[in-house]
Amino acid sequence: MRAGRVLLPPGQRRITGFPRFGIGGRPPVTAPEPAIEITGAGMETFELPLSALADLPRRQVKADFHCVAGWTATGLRWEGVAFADLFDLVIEPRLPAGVTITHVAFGGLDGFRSIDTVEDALQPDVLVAEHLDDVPLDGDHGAPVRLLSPQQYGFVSTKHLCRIELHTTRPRERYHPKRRIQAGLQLVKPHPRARVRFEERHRYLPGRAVRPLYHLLIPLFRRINARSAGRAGR
Ligand SMILES: Nc1nc2c(c(=O)[nH]1)N[C@H]1C(S)=C(S)[C@@H](COP(=O)(O)O)O[C@H]1N2
Ligand SMILES: [Mo]
Repeated sequence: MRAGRVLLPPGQRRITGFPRFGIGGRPPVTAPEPAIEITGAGMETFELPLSALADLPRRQVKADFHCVAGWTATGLRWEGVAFADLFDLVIEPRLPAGVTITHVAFGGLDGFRSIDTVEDALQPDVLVAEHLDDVPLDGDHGAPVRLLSPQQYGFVSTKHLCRIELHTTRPRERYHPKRRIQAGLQLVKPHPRARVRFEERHRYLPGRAVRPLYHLLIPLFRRINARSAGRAGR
C-alpha cells in the first residue's frame, strides 16, 4: 500500500468533495421555527424544537461518509447531539412503562424515510447533526438538521429530519411517498442493518455483485444530483 493511503471499507472508492445525493428533486424549504416530531410506541406525540438541541450534550464526530452506490467522502466533521443522548434524556422518560423499542424510523421534509434497528441507532457516533465542518448544514446536505450514522450506508442518514418514529416491531417499509421512487427502492431493497464494514448494501443482492455497476454509475448520479441542487458538490 502506498504511504498515506487510508484503507476504505469493502467496495468503496474515495471521491473528492462531498456531493449531494438526494432522491427526487431540490432540497425542501425549512420552516422559520423548525421542530422534530417524535412519535410512536404508545407515547404521546411531541415536538422537539431545534432550538432545544443547544441545551443537550453536544458531540462532535469526525468520520467518512459512505454512499451505498460506492463513493466515500472522507474526513467530514459533524456536530450535533448524539441520538443516544436524545433517546436517554428526552425520549425514554416519555415512553410508557415496559415498552421495548426495536426500531427507529427517521423521516425527512422531502418525504424520505429510513428505518434503523435501535442497536444501530444507539451507536455513540450517530448524531442528530446541525453542523458540518463548523458551519450550519446547507440545503444540499440536510438543512436544518439531519441524522448522521457514519457506520452505515448513507441512506440511513435522513436529511432534513422532521420526524422520529419509535417502533416496538419492524415497521412497514415505506421509504418514499412518490410511488415510482418507492417501487424502485423496494426492488433493490436496502439492507436492514446497512453496516458498511460488512458491506450490507441490499437485502437480497450481494454487495460484491452490484459494485461494478454502481462504480460505472457514480458520475451519472453525481451529475443528476448536482443539477437538482443547482450546484456541484461543495
Ligand atoms: N431527506 C433525505 N435524506 C437523504 C436522502 C434523500 O434523498 N432525502 N438521500 C440519502 C442518501 S441515498 C445518501 S447517500 C445521503 C447523501 O447525503 P448528502 O446529500 O449529504 O451527500 O443522504 C441520504 N439521506
Ligand atoms: Mo446513497
